[in-house]
Amino acid sequence: MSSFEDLLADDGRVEPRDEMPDDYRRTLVRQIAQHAHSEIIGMQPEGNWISRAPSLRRKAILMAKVQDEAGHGLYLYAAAETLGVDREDLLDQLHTGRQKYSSIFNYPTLTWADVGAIGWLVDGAAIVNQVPLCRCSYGPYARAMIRVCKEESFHQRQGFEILHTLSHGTPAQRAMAQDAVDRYWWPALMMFGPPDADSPHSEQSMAWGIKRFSNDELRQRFIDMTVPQAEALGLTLPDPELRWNADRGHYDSGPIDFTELFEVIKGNGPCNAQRMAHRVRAHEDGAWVREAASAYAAKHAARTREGAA
Ligand code: FAQ
Repeated sequence: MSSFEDLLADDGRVEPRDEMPDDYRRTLVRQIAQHAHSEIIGMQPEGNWISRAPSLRRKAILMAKVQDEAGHGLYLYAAAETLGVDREDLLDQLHTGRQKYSSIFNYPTLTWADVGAIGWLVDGAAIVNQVPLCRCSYGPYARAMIRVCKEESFHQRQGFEILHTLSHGTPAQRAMAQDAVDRYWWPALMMFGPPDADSPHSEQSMAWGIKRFSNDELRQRFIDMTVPQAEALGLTLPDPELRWNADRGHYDSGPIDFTELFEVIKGNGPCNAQRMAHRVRAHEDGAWVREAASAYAAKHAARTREGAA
């Protein structure tokens, strides 16, 4: 057995300088880059509401949350770079549509309640997906996930709290909360990816210990966790087939329209073009900051060299 296979058999962690198969490296770059891109594109739907948050307290919380997502992007780009890829190149692949980001961020945030629904459902789904990634076989990715998951659980609770306030407020606020949940429920379930039978990467990624559970297993775990929370909120999940199945020990649910997921992934979601145009514009507008930071770093490095000479 190679040392790579030994490591996996012992449930050890693969580190950047360890030998690893090219396909393992490529799969990690694909997944970590997609994950990093999702974090930074994911700033847009909620960032939209910073200037319109209903109170100073809500504004401060939302700014901190959106800033956390930028931080997650940074940890993840740094983790990807340990695999020998360049961050500029990954961003270029995002901007030219050669790498993906999560489908969920192509839906609009029409009301303040959507910020609550994103926190509760989108961050909730992200946690269910990412907690097992803390045990991913690739060390830098697994370690980045530990802090990300801690922050995501604050995010999930702030979303729940927004919806709890609205669902116990005026009839109009309650209706706004219900409408947001109606629109975000199905897209949140699609975040877990295609069904196992149509997931080309799952089997190999699970054999390599990158993914610990399949897409359907994690989706089921999310449904089981979320139904009682919806009851606590007094809101209804928009699936008439949702009911507890005592034999399975899980909730049964209705069919998911995966054609919608595939369309959104292909670029045909309601906000794909807007999200990408905004991202490219922000990157171009930030060129001077990157240039200034590089010039400053070069000046410092030169001074350190002079000091050492
Ligand atoms: N959207 O064979 P599989 C967040 C692609 S959380 C777009 O099942 P895999 C936090 C997939 O890449 C969101 N594309 O693939 C936050 C593959 O494409 P390819 C980010 C999707 O990788 C909250 C193809 O379909 N989280 O950002 C989606 O084994 C609030 C076949 O699929 C992560 O990225 C989708 N939903 O499993 C931020 C978690 N699903 O390259 C701001 C890490 C699948 O063959 C605000 N990633 N695809 O053309 C993962 O766990 C996995 O990559 C999966 C997909 C589970 C997403």
